[in-house]
Amino acid sequence: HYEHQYLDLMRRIWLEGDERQDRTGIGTRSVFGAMLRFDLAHSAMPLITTKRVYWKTATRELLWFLTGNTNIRPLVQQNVKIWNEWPHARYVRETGDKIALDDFVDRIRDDEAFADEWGDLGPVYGKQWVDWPTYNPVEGGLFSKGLGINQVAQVVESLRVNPGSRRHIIEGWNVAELPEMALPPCHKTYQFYVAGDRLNCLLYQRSCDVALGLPFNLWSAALLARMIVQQTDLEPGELVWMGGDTHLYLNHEHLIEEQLSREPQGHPKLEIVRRPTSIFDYSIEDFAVHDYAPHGPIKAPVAV
Ligand code: UFP
Repeated sequence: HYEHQYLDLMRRIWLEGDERQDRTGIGTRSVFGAMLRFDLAHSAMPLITTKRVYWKTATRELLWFLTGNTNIRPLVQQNVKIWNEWPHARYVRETGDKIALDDFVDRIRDDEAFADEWGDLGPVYGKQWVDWPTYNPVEGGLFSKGLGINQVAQVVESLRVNPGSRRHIIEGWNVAELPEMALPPCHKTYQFYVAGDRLNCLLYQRSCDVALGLPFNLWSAALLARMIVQQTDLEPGELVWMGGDTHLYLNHEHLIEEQLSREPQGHPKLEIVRRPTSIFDYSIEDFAVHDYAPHGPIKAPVAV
C-alpha cells in the first residue's frame, strides 16, 4: 500500500530522528532529506487513510492560492481554519489585546475593514504563484512596480507548447519578500516533467511537519498535478515529494503512536467532474473523492 512510505517515514523520524530545539520552542525529532513517490495513474491519490484527512479543506486552500488572495477572510468564510493562528498571534503581539482565537476569527468574518487590516498573511503562496512582483528602473536609481508574473499560467502554457522543457517550475521562495510573509513558504518549489503522455510532479518542501502538514501537502500537490493534467490533456504520472527538514513535534506523541498502530485501508480516487476553461476556474464542487473510508480523525495542536 502506498501509505506505508508515509508511515515508515514517520516511524523512522520518531525512532531515529535528531532531537532538536526549533523556532516554535516545542522541540522536534527531525531527519534531513527524505523522498516519497506516488503513482497517480487511474486517478489514484496519496490520501492518508490511517486518520481522516479533511481533503476539502486542503482543496479550498489550494483554490484560494490560485486566486492570488493572501487574506484569511475567504478561508474563514468557508470555515477553513488552518491559517487562523498566524494573524491572531500577530494581532495579540502588536496590539496587546489578548482576544481569544475564536473571537478574533469571528471579527475577521464579520468586519471587512478589520479583516483588511489584520487578516492578511503578507505575500505568501498565492501572491507569488500568480502575481510574482517585477520592478522597472526609473530615474534616480529608483524602481517602480511592474506587471506581476503569473507562474501558474506560464507553466500550463509551457507544458502545452514545450512539454520537454526542464524549466516547468512554480516557485514560492521570493527571497526579497520573505520578511513580509507570516510564514515563509514550506512547499516552496513545484517542478513538472512530461514523460510520453504522462505528467509527473515533483514537490520540494524545505520544512515539513510530518504529522499535521504532510497529509495536506501530499493531497494538494497531487491535486494541483491533476488539475494541470486536465488543462494540458495529459495523463496523471508520478508525484515525487522531497523534504528538507522533515520532522515530528514532540507534543504529537499521542497522534504518532496511535497512527503507527493503524493499517492503511482502501485506495481513494479523485474524480474531477467538470472541465473548467482554465486552471483558475475550478471550484470545490468540481472534485469528488471515491473509496475513501479512513480511520477516525486524530486531533493535535499545530505549532505556530
Ligand atoms: N508546515 C508544513 N506544511 C505546510 C506549512 C507548514 O509542514 O504547508 F505551511 C510546517 C513545517 C514547520 C512549520 O513545522 O510548519 C513551519 O515552520 P518553519 O518556517 O520554522 O519551518
